Amino acid sequence: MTNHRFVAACVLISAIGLGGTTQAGIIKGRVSGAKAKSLPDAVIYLDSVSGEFKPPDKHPVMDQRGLVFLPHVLPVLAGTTVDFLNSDNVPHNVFSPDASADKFNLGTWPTGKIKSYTFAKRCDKTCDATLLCKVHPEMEAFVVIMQNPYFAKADTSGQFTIENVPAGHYTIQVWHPKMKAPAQPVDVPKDGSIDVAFVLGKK
Ligand SMILES: [Cu+2]
Repeated sequence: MTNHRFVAACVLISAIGLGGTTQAGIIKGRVSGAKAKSLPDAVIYLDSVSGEFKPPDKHPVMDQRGLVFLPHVLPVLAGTTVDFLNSDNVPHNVFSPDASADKFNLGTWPTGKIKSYTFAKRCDKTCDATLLCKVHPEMEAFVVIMQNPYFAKADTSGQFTIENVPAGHYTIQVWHPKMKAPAQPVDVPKDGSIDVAFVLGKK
């Protein structure tokens, strides 16, 4: 091997080495201040992360079962296609009155059928689309469209985990249909985890 070929090979190997290093941390925490039933409606997310993010190949499902949308809140990365399923014995309809979802109306369809919609709108940070059913005016759900894939929903005890976050300084926020909490700065370590707590209050 000539000398400069050897140098080129070394540069290549070290570049691969660096790329393979995990420089990502975990954000863990807890949301409080709301009833247990309402805590899983909280979506915790990073405000803005640079990079291009590919939506998942597997479509998340928004079910209609027992005359309610399941889940009540569905966070998705911009560009994600959501499958809308009707699991009830009655026809349901899905539409959104919001510009963030191009005011789509998928029509009305019977049991067992699926219709899909792609939430293609890019929001500066995050935006939400209300889902409604023309047949049952009391039915309501929300799709929260995310700029980046670093988000999580809280569980009924308010706990959440966002994994594999590239190390760096960010602003972390919480979205909730009825409540709010101040945004916070967060420094994600290259390794290990950092804790964040949110206390929800009235909007
Ligand atoms: Cu319905």
